Amino acid sequence: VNLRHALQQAIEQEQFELHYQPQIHHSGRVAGVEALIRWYHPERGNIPPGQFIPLAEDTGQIIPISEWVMETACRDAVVLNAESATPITMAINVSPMQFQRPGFLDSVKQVLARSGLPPALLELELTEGVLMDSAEHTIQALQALRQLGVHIALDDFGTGFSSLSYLKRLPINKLKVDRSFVGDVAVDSRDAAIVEGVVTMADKLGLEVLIEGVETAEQFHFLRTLQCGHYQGYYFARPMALSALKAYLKTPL
Ligand code: G
Ligand code: G
Ligand code: MN
Ligand code: NA
Repeated sequence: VNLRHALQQAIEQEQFELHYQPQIHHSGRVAGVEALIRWYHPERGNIPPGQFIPLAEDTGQIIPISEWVMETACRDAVVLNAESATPITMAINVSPMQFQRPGFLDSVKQVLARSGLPPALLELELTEGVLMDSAEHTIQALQALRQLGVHIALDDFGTGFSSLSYLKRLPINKLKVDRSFVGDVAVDSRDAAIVEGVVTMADKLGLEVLIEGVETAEQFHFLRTLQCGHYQGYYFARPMALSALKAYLKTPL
């Protein structure tokens, strides 16, 4: 059977669910969550986003999927913030096709208006691939989002090309250091040097940093000496359904 057809049905029948992975401030508090799409197909079971997101990008099906993601994530963020004593940012992955569409800014404005989510609690995660075309219109699009009050994070930082020239030119708020630098960070001095260098540079550029893919206590104990702002990874929490996240947020640190 073809995946494209199955994807069309998934869109129509809303077979998707969002899971949320906590993002931890160095103080230990949950500062935000990243929305990660899950597709449970009635016959085939779980189909990972790494399989269907690239296809959806090719077919254009990413557009209705992304609209559903934005709508659902912003609505859930309002619920989470109503229950939380401290603000919780909602981080959403934005695909290249979604970002490059002329109507993207308006769709962000509309989803914020409909949900009532304060713009500062929305963070859009863009990859270097999205920003590769760092032409004037990309910079303008980012500035318009920033003027709305929305935050921009550069996802998978360090895995693309020309990263440093983007940092100079683009109005972004945060770097998400790719997890490929983290796995061996406590034992490989080259990874450690790279992560430390990125944290120092980001600090001097006035950017926030989040280190992704922290899986072990050893990694975390090493990383915390760098005084980085935020962490994310299985060591703290896996992506989870909204109901599980609510319970997680209620358990004391
Ligand atoms: O959650 P997981 O590690 O399986 O995600 C795999 C990839 O799919 C990651 O690169 C992630 O950014 C991407 N992804 C997950 N959810 C979404 C989504 O809602 N929109 C887009 N565009 N990508 C997503
Ligand atoms: O490309 P992006 O950074 O958006 O992808 C996030 C993906 O990383 C999600 O699919 C999420 O499930 C996965 N992820 C989150 N924490 C960890 C971790 O600690 N280790 C590994 N291997 N993957 C993780
Ligand atoms: Mn991401
Ligand atoms: Na990432």
